[in-house]
Amino acid sequence: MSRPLSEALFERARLVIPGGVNSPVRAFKAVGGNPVFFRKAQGAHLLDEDGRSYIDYVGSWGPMILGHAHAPVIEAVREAALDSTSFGAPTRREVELAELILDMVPNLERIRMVNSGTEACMSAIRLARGVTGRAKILKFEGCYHGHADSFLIAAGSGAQTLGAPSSPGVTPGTAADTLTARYNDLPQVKALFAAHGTDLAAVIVEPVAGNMGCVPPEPGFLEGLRSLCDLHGSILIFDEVMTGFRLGAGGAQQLYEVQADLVTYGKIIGAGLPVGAYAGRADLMDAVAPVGKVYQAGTLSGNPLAMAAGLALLGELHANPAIYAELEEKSAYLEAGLIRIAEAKQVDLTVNRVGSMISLFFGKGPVRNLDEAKATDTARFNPFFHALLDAGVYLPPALFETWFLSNVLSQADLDTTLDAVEAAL
Ligand code: KE4
Repeated sequence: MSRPLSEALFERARLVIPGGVNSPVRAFKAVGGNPVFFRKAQGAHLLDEDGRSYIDYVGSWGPMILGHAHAPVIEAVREAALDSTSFGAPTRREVELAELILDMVPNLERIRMVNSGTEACMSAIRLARGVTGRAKILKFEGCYHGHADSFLIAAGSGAQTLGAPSSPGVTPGTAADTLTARYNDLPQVKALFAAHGTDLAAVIVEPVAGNMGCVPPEPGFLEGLRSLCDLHGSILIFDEVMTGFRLGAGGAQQLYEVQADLVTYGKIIGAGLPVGAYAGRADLMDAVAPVGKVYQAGTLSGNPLAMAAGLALLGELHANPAIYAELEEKSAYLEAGLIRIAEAKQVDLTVNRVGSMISLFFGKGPVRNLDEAKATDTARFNPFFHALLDAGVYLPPALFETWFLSNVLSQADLDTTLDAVEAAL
């Protein structure tokens, strides 16, 4: 289907922005074709430059839990903007959002705001290295923690999708300090600890992986990481950029009843405005400047507009836990529909879901790690993606991503989506 105005804009964009996009996954390289340029969005629906409407399962990669242009969020940002867009100095809203998050996630005692999930994860591993005096970190293949050098080693998400698991520009020295293991492979982690335990500053993990498609932790995996970190004195970091406040008020820590030492957040706590954060116990976080010596800074950290937006969104989620039950119901309905249709069409489909994070793989499964994700019939995803796009359903434009449901998806939206899936299969 042609989208002339999007295509014209993409033409212009490529002359002035690398690849015509400000983040690689948006370029549709993984699925082919040209990216759709969006003009506006409201609730669960996107409107593109050519006037076409789409049911949105990206939600800006997670923040739009209550839908796009959610009135209380918009109002809060509008009100904050009238009082200036940034101070570079402390403001009331930073304190209020910090208090709210620490109230929603009881094992956190301090939180530092930054401007992206990358910054949050980058700062968390620097802190872990600073407090332990150790150099190495362990991450998992297929997990993505942003584009800091230490993470672009067998990274998931964009890098994995683009087939370049480690990026040029990352030095051998940096790469040497990042160990990687297969997600859900506790024996391999045990072996890495046996070999490097005394030099492992931290293990960083997506408690529910969302950057190789949605891959849940196997029973005992997170608990195993917790006890191995305790045994070897390493810091356990949960990267909850996707899961935090989406899987429940307490995120993955609450859902799996495993407490990390440090937790990182992103986009959700700013309701889609640029924000990230890292948080943890006071004895760890107070090692960060200006209290401690681990340096981290940012002009726009705690930006008043992002704080206002985050307060509006998280405040509503905190006050209405029923939202999570509704989200679970919608997500379970979609999952059941996908499975029913695949069975009726006799298509081998693996549907992985945790709460409102869901993704499908063409193949019998199971999909418990990146190797198994890559072993599925990946070639079937691209035509599937475009069939849904042309039917007005916007999925993440890459197989190794997770779909995000918003709580404003209607029954009609879900049924339209399932009809489009049925037609596509
Ligand atoms: P940002 O720096 O993009 O705000 O956050 C990095 C990040 C960290 N941790 C997790 C678990 C993440 O999923 C992300 C970012 N997610 C991707 C989507 N897979 C953002 C989309 C993009 O790269 O454009």
